[in-house]
Amino acid sequence: DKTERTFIMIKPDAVQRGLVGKIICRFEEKGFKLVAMKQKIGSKELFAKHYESLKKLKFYDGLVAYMATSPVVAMVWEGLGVVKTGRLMLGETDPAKSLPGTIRGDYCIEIGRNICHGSDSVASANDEIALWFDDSELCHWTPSNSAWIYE
Ligand code: YYY
Ligand code: MG
Repeated sequence: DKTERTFIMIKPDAVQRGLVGKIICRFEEKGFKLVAMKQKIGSKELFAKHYESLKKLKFYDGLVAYMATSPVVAMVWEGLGVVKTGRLMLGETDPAKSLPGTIRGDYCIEIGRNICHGSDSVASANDEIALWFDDSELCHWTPSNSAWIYE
C-alpha cells in the first residue's frame, strides 16, 4: 500500500561529488514522500551491520571501510511500490549495466563507486530503517499534493 517504505542512502562518493540534490530530486519529482533524512559519518560497526548479509563476500571488508570514510545521507522514502520502484530508479548494482535514465546509469561508472543504496525488499527496508533511524526521527505527515498523486 501507500505506506510502504524504503531506505535510500546517498553514498560517500555522491556526497563528495555534489550529487546529493540530484538524487533527492529524483525521488521528490517521482512523487514519493520523504519521511526522514540525515547526513552522518557512519561507523565501521554501523556499516558492518548494514551490509551483514554480504559478510562472506570478498569485497565486504573494503566496502565497510570505504563507507565509513566520509559522510553519507540516509533517507526514508514512502509510497506505493517504493521498494521495487526505488531499485529501478537506482539502476543495476554495476553502473555499466544500468540504463541511461537511472541514477547509476546517469552519474557513475564503477561498481565500487555506485553512488547510492536502496533496500532490496520490504523486509530489509524495515530492518535498515530501524538500524539507521529512531522512531522519533520519522515524520508523520500528509503532503498537500497526495490527492493529485494517488487517485
Ligand atoms: O543492493 P546493491 O547495492 O545494488 O548491491 P549489493 O549486492 O547489495 O552490494 C552492496 C554494494 O557492494 C554495492 O552497491 C557495491 C558493492 N559491491 C562491490 O563493490 N563489488 C561487487 N562485486 C558487488 C558489490
Ligand atoms: Mg543490496
